[in-house]
Amino acid sequence: MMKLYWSSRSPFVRKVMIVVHELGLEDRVATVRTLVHPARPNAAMMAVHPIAKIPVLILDDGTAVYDSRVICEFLDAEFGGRTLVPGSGLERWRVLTRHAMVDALLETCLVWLLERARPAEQRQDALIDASRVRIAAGLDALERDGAGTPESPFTLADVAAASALAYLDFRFGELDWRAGRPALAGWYDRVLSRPSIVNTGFVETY
Ligand SMILES: N[C@@H](CCC(=O)N[C@@H](CS)C(=O)NCC(=O)O)C(=O)O
Repeated sequence: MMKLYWSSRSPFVRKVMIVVHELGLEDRVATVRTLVHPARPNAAMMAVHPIAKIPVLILDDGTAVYDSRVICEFLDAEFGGRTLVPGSGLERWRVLTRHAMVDALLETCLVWLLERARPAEQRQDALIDASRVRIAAGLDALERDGAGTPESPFTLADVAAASALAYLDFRFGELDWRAGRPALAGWYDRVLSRPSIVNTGFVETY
């Protein structure tokens, strides 16, 4: 049984969980609830990932695999027959590049979240404003060329986009990301009924 250091509130972990469900690996991955915070490196996690980030996947032989992008590609290559990322060709690099952009969008969300949590007098509004601009630009790029049609295959970039949009609904409702992005909103509505999305929701309490 593989072991996944996991939290129900992490969009990076959620990508991995969506992949686990997409590939039918639920019975092969046990989740281990893990609390992390940038200001308090989790000592137990540092033993498996020096920088103490989640997710980390521990393989049956004890090998630690991270970060989320590597884990997702590992699962797809080893167990998924490369259904989520084409093994070669330009489309492979398009999928990986879009995935990287969505991850950068998520990292920007975390910058905003940390800044938002500070007392008002310490908050750097410029960072929040810049985060808002970056996230909007990332969403616009997804609106332009990221939202697949009902016929297009569900790729790893789509896994990432679904996790990110769900995360925006979870933490950044004020952004109203659907406004002015009908293609992305329509795509997300379709994706929402996938069992891999239904069964991996964010939960505030743990
Ligand atoms: N690039 C990493 C980012 C993971 C990440 O930032 N995880 C957050 C949780 S959402 C974390 O572990 N934060 C704890 C910390 O920064 O110490 C990945 O894709 O796995």
